[in-house]
Amino acid sequence: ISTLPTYSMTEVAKHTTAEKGYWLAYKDGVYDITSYVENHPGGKMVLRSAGKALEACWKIFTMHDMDHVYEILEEYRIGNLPPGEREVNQREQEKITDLFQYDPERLNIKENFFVRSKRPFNAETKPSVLVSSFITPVEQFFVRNHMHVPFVNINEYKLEIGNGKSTHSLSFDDLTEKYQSHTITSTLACSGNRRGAMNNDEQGTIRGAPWYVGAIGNARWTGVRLRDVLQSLGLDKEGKYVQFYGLDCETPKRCYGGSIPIEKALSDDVLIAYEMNNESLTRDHGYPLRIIVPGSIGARSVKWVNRIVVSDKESDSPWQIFDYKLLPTSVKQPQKSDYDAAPAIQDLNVNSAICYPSSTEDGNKVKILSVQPNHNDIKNKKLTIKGYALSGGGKQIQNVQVSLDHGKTWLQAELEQLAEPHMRAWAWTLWTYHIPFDDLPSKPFDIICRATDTNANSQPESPVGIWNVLGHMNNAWHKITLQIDE
Ligand code: MTE
Ligand code: MO
Repeated sequence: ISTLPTYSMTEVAKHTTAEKGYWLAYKDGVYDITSYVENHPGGKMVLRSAGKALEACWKIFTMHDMDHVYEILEEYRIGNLPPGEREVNQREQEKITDLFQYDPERLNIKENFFVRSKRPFNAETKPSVLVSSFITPVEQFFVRNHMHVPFVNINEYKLEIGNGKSTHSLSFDDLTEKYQSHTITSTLACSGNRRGAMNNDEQGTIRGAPWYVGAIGNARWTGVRLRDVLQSLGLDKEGKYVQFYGLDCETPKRCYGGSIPIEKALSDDVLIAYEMNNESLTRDHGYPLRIIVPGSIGARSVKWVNRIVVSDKESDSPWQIFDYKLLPTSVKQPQKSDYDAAPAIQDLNVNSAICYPSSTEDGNKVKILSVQPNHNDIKNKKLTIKGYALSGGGKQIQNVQVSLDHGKTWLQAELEQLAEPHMRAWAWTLWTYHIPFDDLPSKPFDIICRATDTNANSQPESPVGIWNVLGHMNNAWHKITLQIDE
């Protein structure tokens, strides 16, 4: 290493193209990753940090989802950074950490959430909290942030809407006063929900937060229809996609973003929302404006939205072209995948989970759950089981069934659901099943649930067959193992 040449960050910064090669720095090393990127189509992911120090790419740094990059990096070392510049990169990293100091204060975290990461803040709702109300209260609603929470001065805030040629700029008041308000009840679910159950020794470790069943919530969203705004600006007759960008940015040019097909964007219920459960959006949930794409994965419901673009192309943000894709089961290393071959995930799939009884500990780690029946259950001689179910693209849940014998026989649960128009069922279904005490084995036993939607889509038995390295869309039968305490 000591015989390698020394390159400054200025030199590294010049290498960001195929012709000049792709360089990056990390700690005291300089790396030329050009041949790596050429040989691994999916390796384009690391191009996010070309010309820069990895320390300065804080999404990469804070999420540690690039561990594999550090491992292989040494093979591509071409030089060393001069001592002074290592410290600059170190300080850059500290600056990044500083950005999080403006995150909002968060109350009752321990009571309501399992926290998966603090910076950026990622927390899922505890299962028993989830099924305690049909509408999830804001302070109990899961939070999934990729970066810091941007600080918005509402007087300076502008929403830019355009098609690449011309751009319109709307203030918060323009938007809320000029357009009719519209309210929907919609579940918001992360495509990584239930990812934790996909981890297994044989198939490999999944990238991303190991969510149990709580990266989901159901709320009333009020805003204006995206369609109304696009129509009024004459932007509804062109383009194939509508792209959204937020105020949370990795670098000034790379902000969180995503896109949806134009047909979806012009449909009845896609919102530019300003209220959640009849109150202004909180900072964690996208103040002052966020997109709500009901029926689609949470990733497309862009928070802190300040730019909307009608285009012939999908958003080129990494969250559209890499992260939220369903890679084939054969792909074990995300950087070796052909991302162009996989479409960006849009609609959610049919899913359900048992949320009560549940542990106050991380469900991924609970092997056997000991429960004592509550007063009501003792009186009725029945054990109450509760959970949620939902489908994607507006499809309604038709039934939820429970099995106590590993799927041989199934029992119908009672459903609590809204009467929603055909193909506009955006809210989840809560369900309840009462197991007579006489049917309860004394030894630990399994309870399984499974939902079916009105298109006859149902859930697969095991996560093994749908394993994917990024851990999206796990909708395998949900199982808990119970032990009744006498
Ligand atoms: N929008 C921005 N600007 N930044 C983000 O990190 N996360 C997305 C989406 N919108 C995200 C975003 C993801 S992956 C999900 S699941 C939802 O927001 C979570 O919304 P919530 O935090 O309000 O529950
Ligand atoms: Mo998500």
